[in-house]
Amino acid sequence: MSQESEYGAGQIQVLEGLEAVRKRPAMYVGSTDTRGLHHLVYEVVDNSIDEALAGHCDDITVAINADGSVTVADDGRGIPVDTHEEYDRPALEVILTVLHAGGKFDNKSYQVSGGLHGVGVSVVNALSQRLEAEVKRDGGVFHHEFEAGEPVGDMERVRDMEPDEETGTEIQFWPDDGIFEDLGFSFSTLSNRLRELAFLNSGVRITLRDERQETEDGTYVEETYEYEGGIREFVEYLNETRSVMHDDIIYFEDEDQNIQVEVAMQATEDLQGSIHAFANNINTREGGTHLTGFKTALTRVVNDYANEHDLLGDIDENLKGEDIREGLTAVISVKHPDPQFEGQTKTKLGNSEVRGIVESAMHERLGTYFEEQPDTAQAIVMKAVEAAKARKAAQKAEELTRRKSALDSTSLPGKLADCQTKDPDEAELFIAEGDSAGGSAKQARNPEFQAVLPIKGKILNVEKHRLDRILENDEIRSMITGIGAGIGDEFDIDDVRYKKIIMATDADVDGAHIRTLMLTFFYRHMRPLLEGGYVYATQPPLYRIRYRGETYDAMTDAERDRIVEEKCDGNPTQVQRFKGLGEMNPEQLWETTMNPDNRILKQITVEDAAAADKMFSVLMGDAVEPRKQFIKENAPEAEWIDI
Ligand code: 0RA
Repeated sequence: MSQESEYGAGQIQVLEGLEAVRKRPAMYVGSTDTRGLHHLVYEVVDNSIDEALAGHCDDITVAINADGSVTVADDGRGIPVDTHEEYDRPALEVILTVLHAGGKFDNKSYQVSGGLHGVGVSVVNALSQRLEAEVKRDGGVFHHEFEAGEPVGDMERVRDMEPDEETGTEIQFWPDDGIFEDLGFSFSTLSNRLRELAFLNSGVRITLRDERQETEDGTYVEETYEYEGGIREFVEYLNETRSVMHDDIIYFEDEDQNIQVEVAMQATEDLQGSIHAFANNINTREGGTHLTGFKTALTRVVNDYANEHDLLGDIDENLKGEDIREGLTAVISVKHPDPQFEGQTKTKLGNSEVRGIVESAMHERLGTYFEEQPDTAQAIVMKAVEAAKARKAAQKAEELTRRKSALDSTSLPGKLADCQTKDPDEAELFIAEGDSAGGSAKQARNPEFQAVLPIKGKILNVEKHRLDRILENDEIRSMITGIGAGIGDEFDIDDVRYKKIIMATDADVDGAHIRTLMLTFFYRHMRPLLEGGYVYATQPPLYRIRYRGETYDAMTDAERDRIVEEKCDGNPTQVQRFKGLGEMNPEQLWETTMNPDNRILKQITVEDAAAADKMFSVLMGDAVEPRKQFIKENAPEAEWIDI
């Protein structure tokens, strides 16, 4: 949405000032949970990326400082420091204290600002208890400080720049603990997004450093992302653990009407497709015109080639798009001077002219590629033919009708103990691992709003099977009918019967594995469930400590030790270790895990679709070494999934 076209919003907000941001933070950063917190970093980094896209910056450093603040430094032109005529204050101060001021200083051709983020650095200032800006520009080093968005003193010129010193901006901010629920920055969340930004903006070097923990050799954890190959390397990265069907990555870029289009793709033997579309560096999860243009051209080029070379064999119709996209990894990135974001989460690109631009570029370039690389073209067509055959075989066996009746939500699974309320906002579904935990949970629950579905141990690994096989699996079928919203393309989030779907698995390795299998299924076939934040995991305590008639629960060994030390004074102390949910009696299960007043639930979100995609293909795919490596690297901090 451009700032001008939106019903005078710019002006009104300017009048209201930053107080409006502090009053309704969610309107500006989406939420005040950990997502919103990380948004602050992205907001500042987006400004640095804008400098890079304008050709003035190639190095960005993000540091999580020991005191929990974050510093973003870049080597761009620096935020202007001269006096702003209208406000009669330094431009730096205006940019940091007036909503939407940043964009008005410069007609940048591709500013990320104006998209999903792009509320401006002043929002970060408003939501920080403290912010310090240092700018190197116009031969000087300038410093300015703020508290809760208000300037503290005047901007100061600290010193002259050294002759060989580079211009740039450094912003350090301390998020406001009165606004954000949780002030802990996550290294892996930041690293996923910064890596993605580095892929999407080739040539920009982004470094992420965590100064909260010193390693043994006195250094900090630090990663640098820099990809000369841009989205080509993104596809390479996504396909690291997949078997590829051709070594080269198909790539092209095009520019038309000031709109930049880039596409990179590579076909794999996988059954999952993995197509990621971005507009102005924003992951357009809901798709849009760029994705439509891509899909249309892909389907046409492959069918044209197949028909011309007589490759369709006994398939008596054209290949469907879904046949062709099976196993295809692709990244589509467009940069638009005035992107229109639509959809429920404003992540659907709406600009209609983009469709034709992507479609015709793709048609021409992929067509040429196929002529030049007939072996690859043939392999891609044959894979799609296989997929089409499987699809038609399933149809023939009346799979579709069977599927319809088997998945009809009027026939609820026998094992489901449903709840009384039919209001999805109130209803909760516990998917419990194993019959004993399931049985306990059925006794423990509050049947008014809590339903329980026991499932048997390891469900099918959906990463390795086509939909027809997946639907033959009883556990999966009972989840689909229980949730009641269909599956795959037919999944409709408005039909879900419960808005909390809670995975109740043990806190051990098996439990983690089952959770991962369930998440893989949700991610591949019911993704809106994860995107909507409907999926949770129970966090049952590991220990229960009894001392003199009091009981305490501990989630970790350290917590257990602390409780024993602080609360228990040498007398007989009883420490019980819960090995699994099935070991708790119904009363304990209710108290620790199901009672909304005491329980701790972990909400599972997909912050970053590409990272999740990569994670599932690594965790659930065939390659063993990358999996070991991934677990080794991510285990200490695996947040949205415990491995
Ligand atoms: C306004 C105008 C110009 C640059 C910036 C803001 C700017 C903001 C941030 C935030 C972090 N790093 C940044 N770098 C630059 C354009 C300045 C010009 O025309 O020289």
